[in-house]
This record gives sequence, structure tokens and C-alpha cells, in this order.
Amino acid sequence: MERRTNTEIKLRCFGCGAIIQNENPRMTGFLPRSVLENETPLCQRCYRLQHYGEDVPNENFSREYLKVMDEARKNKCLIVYVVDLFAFESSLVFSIFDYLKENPLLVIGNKKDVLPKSVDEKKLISFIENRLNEYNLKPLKTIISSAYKNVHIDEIINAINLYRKGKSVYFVGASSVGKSSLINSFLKAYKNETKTFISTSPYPGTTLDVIKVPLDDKSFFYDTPGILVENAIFSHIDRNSLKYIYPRNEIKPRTYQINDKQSILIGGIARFDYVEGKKIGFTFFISNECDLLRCKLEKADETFSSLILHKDILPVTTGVKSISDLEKHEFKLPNGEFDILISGLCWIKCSSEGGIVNVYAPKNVHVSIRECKI
Ligand SMILES: Nc1nc2c(ncn2[C@@H]2O[C@H](COP(=O)(O)OP(=O)(O)OP(=O)(O)O)[C@@H](O)[C@H]2O)c(=O)[nH]1
Ligand SMILES: [Mg+2]
Repeated sequence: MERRTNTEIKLRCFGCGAIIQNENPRMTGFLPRSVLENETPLCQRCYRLQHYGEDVPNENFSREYLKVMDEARKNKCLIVYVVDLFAFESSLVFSIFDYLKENPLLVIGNKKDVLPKSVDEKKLISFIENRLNEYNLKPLKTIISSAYKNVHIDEIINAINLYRKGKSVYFVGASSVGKSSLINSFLKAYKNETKTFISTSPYPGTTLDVIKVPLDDKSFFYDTPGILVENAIFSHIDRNSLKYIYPRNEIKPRTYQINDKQSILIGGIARFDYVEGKKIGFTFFISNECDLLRCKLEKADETFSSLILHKDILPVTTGVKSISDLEKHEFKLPNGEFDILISGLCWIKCSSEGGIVNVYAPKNVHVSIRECKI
């Protein structure tokens, strides 16, 4: 019998096909050595996905990213974790949480300008911190901001100066949450002699490698590439439809008093069916550019396909032609106030005494019920 070389017997994960390795927990295919015996191995990411339904996106970190973050960890540097206040759930990047646990942590909730003006900042901060505490993340401070409107930029700069203790600062988070825009706001607030800024854009994946901005003789701001969260809507619709999804200005919540057996079509990409329950109000927090249309549940399938076909509802996306292209999520409504969220697209606030709702969204987009954000 022929002797096999090492490369020939490399194991692959049964769940995602990545080559199994036991050296680096932050790269694809990681499986601790102690559980390597199994005949059909699952990498740690797939195990968590399949057993806990947890979002563990497949971030293929570049070597540069890992090197920089390991340096941050070694030197106990301040990490600034930027989250998107609108698309909060899609800014939870579980795979970098280990770094956030071990380093001094400042959290910035960015894009305050797209939330209704009446929103209470204290409530937002406690919402963010409660969610992060669930993952054992304990920020030194959480600050609400808007890179667009320069909200609390001075307060952030002061906090950074206080917590960084003369060392470098690392900006991390999901794609498109506004890391580069915030650093640019800091550069504007201070004199930026070069007059050059970091590129920003409405498309995920703008910053491609780690960017170093000098702070003083021996320390830097590190702007890191954002991590694409796979179960957020952005990863599942056409790039040119993103402009309908990302709110660019203050969202105007839209409330519908809905009877049972009525549906709300959410562009040509999602649908909300009120299957059973008393007539109640459902408030949609969604980009103003995204069409919402009410119709009878019995007509919903037909209406949905026909509107998509004629592009009479926006946005549409190539993979969705009819309701059968979407995944169904059924909810028994609890008593009281809560949000139903479609990750990255919207949340729907309501107060119910029970009932049944079906939400249809593109496959693999996270849909759930949570405590009210605002
Ligand atoms: N409304 C609003 N939009 C913002 C704000 N900050 C950034 N943006 C927009 O969000 C998009 C992404 O901003 P970037 O600064 O490129 O985000 P990033 O986190 O650096 O993105 P990556 O480099 O892809 O990880 C751009 O269209 C920005 O103009 C904000 O405070 N409010
Ligand atoms: Mg960037």
C-alpha cells in the first residue's frame, strides 16, 4: 500500500469544507486538538452554527489583521468597537469578541442621525451594554455618536485619551458601521496637516487592509477592515440594492394598524404576515427608501411576485422572484412590548397580547424577537 503524504490526509470540516487545523482559533477550519478524533469533524464555527444557531461568520482574517490584533492584545491596547445603531444585530462580530474581552474596551454606537430624534441616548446605551454583557463584554464606556453630524466627537476623543494610556488605539467592527468615517471626524476635529482622509463608502469591504494613522511619535490609530456578517441582509442582496436598505437620513417610523390575515410586503425582499391575533399597531423602523405595501394575506403571494416582476416595489434582488425564494420564520407573539428584527433591514415594534406572525426573509438572514431597542 502506498504511503500517504501529510497533504493527502488533511481533514476537511464536514460543515463548510474548510481544511481542519488546530493552531489558530481565528482562522477557518479551527478545531481544538482534543476533539480531532471524530470521523466527520465539524470546525468550531460550524459546530456553533449547527448546535446553537449562533452567528459565527466566516471571516477570513488576513494575516495582517491577525498580526495587528495580536499586537493589540499583547500590549493591552485600547480597542474601540464600533457598532451601527440602526443595524445593531449585524454589527455583532462574535469572532473578535475574545480580543474585546481581554483588552480595555470603548464602544461607539454610530449613526445616531438615522434614528428618530426623540430617541433617548441613555436607553440606547443600556440596550447596547445589556446585549454586550450577554457575551461577557464589559465596556469601560459606551458613547453614542454620528460621524455625519459630529455627535460627541470631543467626548470620544477625551475618552480615548483617558483610556489609551499613551498606547495605540485599534478600531474594529463589522463592515460599514463607520469606523473609517469616525477616524476621519477625529482627523477633522484636530489639525490634519496632510489633508488626506481614509476612504469610506456605502459598500461593505471598503477598508481592505489595516491603515495606520500616527497619533504621536510612538502610537497610532489602527483602522481595520470591517468584518462581513454573513447572516445580515447585506450579504444576501444585490450590491446596487443596498442604497435602499442603508438609511441615509432620519428614518420615519411607519405604523400600520393591522388586522389578522393581512400582510406587509417589505420591498421585494421580505414579507410580514399577521396570521392570527387582535387588530394592533406594528411600527416599522426601516430605511425611508424601502417600499412597504399592505395587502390581504390570501393575495400576498400573487401580489409579491407580480410587483417584483414589474419592479413596482423597491428594492428587488436577483435571487428573489417569489415567496418560495424566501425562508419562513414563524413567531408566537409574547404578551407585552418587543421588536421583531430582520438583521440589517429593519425592526418592527409592537405590543401584543399574543398572536401569530410569519416573517419571510432571504435564506440565512437572521430573524428574531428581542427586547425593544427604543
Ligand atoms: N447616516 C450615517 N452614515 C454614516 C455615518 N458614518 C458612516 N456612515 C456611512 O456608512 C458607510 C460606511 O462608512 P465607512 O466609514 O466606510 O465604514 P467602515 O466601518 O470603515 O467600513 P469598512 O471599511 O467596509 O469596514 C458610508 O456610506 C458612510 O458615509 C453616520 O454617522 N451616519
Ligand atoms: Mg473602513
